Amino acid sequence: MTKKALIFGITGQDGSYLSRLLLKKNYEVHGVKRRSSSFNTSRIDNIYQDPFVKKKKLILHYGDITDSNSVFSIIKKVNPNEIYNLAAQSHVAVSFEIPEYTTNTDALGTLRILDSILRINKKIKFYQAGSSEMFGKVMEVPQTENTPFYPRSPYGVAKVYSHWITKNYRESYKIFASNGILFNHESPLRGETFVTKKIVQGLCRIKFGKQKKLFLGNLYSKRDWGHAEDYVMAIWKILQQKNADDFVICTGKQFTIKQFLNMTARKLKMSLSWKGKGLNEKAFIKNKPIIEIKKKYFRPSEVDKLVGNYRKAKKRLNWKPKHDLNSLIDDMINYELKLLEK
Ligand code: NAP
Ligand code: G4F
Repeated sequence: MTKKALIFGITGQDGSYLSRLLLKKNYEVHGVKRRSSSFNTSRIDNIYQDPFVKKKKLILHYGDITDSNSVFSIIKKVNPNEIYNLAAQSHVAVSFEIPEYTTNTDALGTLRILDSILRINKKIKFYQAGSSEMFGKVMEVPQTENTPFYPRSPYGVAKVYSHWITKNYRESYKIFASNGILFNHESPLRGETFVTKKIVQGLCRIKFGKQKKLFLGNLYSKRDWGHAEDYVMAIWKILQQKNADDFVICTGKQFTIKQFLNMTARKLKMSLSWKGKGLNEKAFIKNKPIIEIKKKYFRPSEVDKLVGNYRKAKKRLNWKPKHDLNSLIDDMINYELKLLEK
């Protein structure tokens, strides 16, 4: 029997990789997209199917996770086997600017889906897109499923609520509701204001004379970066388990933003020399400053270091990352260079 999946957040980075994976696995994929004044489906345009095609495998519905009515009625209409909640205001820095909206989307949005499942069909399996941001000011290194949370942003706090409400609906109502605790994952389709995409895109453009400078914030925080393609495989596996549970998904390797930047520059054969400290730190190519630090990109409170341990996922999901940071950066650079060639 063909399985039906419903993805909230299908137009995002992970939504596009996950829908491709599910279509390959012969699912009928339903996705929720927001009404917007300009097209917001560029990441799924190449799998989009005309609404008049018979037996369509990809079906989009207008909705918004802040709107209980649309959440309830889409779930009722589709009655899927699996729901993936990837919808979120996912930018940590922006969550300080719009904390109430972030909470409505990233915390209450999850409750709206869970409560609809409870009232419509308790057999629907549910995946919640949790984040390593929940570990925030880390209480142990590396972080596992048992590490206590200490979120450092409205985004992180909202995700902690979602984590616990997912667990609570699992324990209270026996709903198959699982949390992924995913560390940073990137790809050519990453949003342009996240640091990896900003660096890869910025350096490629500078190399080809399309941009003069790149402005960044804190270069010394450390992240555990994986590839979105690997991580959506883990997400799918989490819902194929016999029992609902929580899983850390990561690579176990940690790098600073500056290391990421220097690796990208080396691959592009751009020879950077660094001078100065703090807000005066700059990177030069032949005496020309190309990278500068701006206060604007620092956060009121920072997550200084993240690195996870994926032992449980390896054992229980038979999952491990295929990409490392090198192949991730290569993939991102190749995509950017092809765009510039066009
Ligand atoms: P993303 O590219 O920002 O995508 C977010 C998706 O959510 C987009 O489709 C967006 O729609 C949708 N969305 C936002 N607000 C919504 C609302 N009010 N109602 C309905 N949909 C809404 O994020 P991502 O990187 O794919 O991440 C997917 C999920 O994993 C998010 O929940 C994120 O917080 C979480 N996560 C991500 C990472 C990571 O490193 N990527 C790590 C841990 C957890 P539009 O396209 O219309 O904006
Ligand atoms: O790329 P970022 O914005 O990702 P961040 O804050 O780690 O959040 C991402 O990963 C989380 C998982 O841990 C997700 F839950 C979340 O949805 C999102 O996908 O920033 C990474 C680091 C930060 O320390 C930031 O301060 O890079 C630093 N940074 C330095 N300059 C910058 C910049 N970040 C951004 N976005 N832009 C800069 O110019």
